Amino acid sequence: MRHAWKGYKDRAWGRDELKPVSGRGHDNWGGMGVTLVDSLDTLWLMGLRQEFDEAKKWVRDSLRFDRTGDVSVFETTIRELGGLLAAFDLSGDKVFLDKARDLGQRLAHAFDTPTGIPKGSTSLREGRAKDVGWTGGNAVLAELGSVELEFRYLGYKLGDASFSDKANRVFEQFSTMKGTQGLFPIYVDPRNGGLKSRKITFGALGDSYYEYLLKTWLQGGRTETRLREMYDEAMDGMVDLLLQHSSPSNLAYVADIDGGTVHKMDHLVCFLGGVLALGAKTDPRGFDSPRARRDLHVAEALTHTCVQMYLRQPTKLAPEFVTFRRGADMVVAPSAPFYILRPETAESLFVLHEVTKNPVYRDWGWEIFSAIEARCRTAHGYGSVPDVRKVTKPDDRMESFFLAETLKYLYLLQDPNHAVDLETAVFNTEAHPLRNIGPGKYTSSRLTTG
Ligand code: DMJ
Repeated sequence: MRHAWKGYKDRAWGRDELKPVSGRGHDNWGGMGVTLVDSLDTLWLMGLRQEFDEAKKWVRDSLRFDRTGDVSVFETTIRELGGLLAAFDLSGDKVFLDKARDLGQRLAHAFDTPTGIPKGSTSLREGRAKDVGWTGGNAVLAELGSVELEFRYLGYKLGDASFSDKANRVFEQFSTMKGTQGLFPIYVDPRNGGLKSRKITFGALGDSYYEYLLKTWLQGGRTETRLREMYDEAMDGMVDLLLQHSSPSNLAYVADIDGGTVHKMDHLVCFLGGVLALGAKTDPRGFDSPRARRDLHVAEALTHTCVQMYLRQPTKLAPEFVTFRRGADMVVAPSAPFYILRPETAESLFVLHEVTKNPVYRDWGWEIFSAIEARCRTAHGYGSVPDVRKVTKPDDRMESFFLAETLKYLYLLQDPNHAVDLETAVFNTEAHPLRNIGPGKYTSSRLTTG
């Protein structure tokens, strides 16, 4: 973290990202200091207070949203809004909440659709929401379903239910819609809630919808029982329809459905081990119930597969996705052999270690950390690796989630005295911890039954 942060500070201060090979900054997220804001709570949790204070000064004096044009509502919410809110939650400094209010107000227009399902893009400068061209104007499941934690927390902390009401409407809408055993396709029409694709996945474009069902329930003090039901129904559906085992190694993996079963698994799916473990630990039927035991078992098996995605490669780094064929489990696809510093396996290792205390998760985390150190380190930071099947020089890209998530989870995994308690806080999908808000006027009465 010190190395990546030094490169960012020296070469790209206040820019969205650092280019870790050439040592230049670039504003590929509209110019909001995304890496800086995404890193705040990592700095705090690692005890790097001087660095945190320097970053806070930049937020106070230089962070503005009135010059930024079109942005992704989802990416801006999970990285920027989530980063500001977690920095506020940990430090208590109101400067972060004030900035979060400004950003939240600019993003909130996206929710003004007939169903309350947010549009994908909005102009922060003008506060005008837009359809996204590449989705044909449809909302993306993972995007519409991964803004609730942030907007509910914001409403709660500001005492302004207009934010939390918008967030609650999304899952209220979904609670009335009919999916396939709790699973939904990746595209939904925000005008009428119509399902617009056949593809069901826990990977790209689907993933964090399922994560937020569980975590929104936890955030609200476990009273919105409908959310927990929707989550449990989806996990049953996943086990019934998507869970597979490879040959010859009998590795558990979660396939996609797109007409038929597609035997591939994105690295993105590797978040699911952590979510299943968290769901098992908090299961209203008890941690010892058959359902919780099943989910913990699947969590462990899936995370073992995700670790194999790393350990079986010559670089010990995982590709973007693997395919499975009978007799040849886990094949790196020629179209996506790259590792872009993604966090999902580290995330699941952290949660599984919290839940089980099994030291193997720390050992695996250390192996992944060591591979990143060996293969991704550059003069100014850490770069993506173009092909995990061979040892090459890293590319000139360092996504902000490397500092926000990958390094944070790998660090917390090894830190016996860390300050985040999964009983009292949830991590948003960009690894920003937010303390739970409990039941009240910022949660949904329509999702609270009994
Ligand atoms: C992050 O922005 C988040 O974890 C998101 O949920 C998925 N994609 C990246 C990390 O891979």
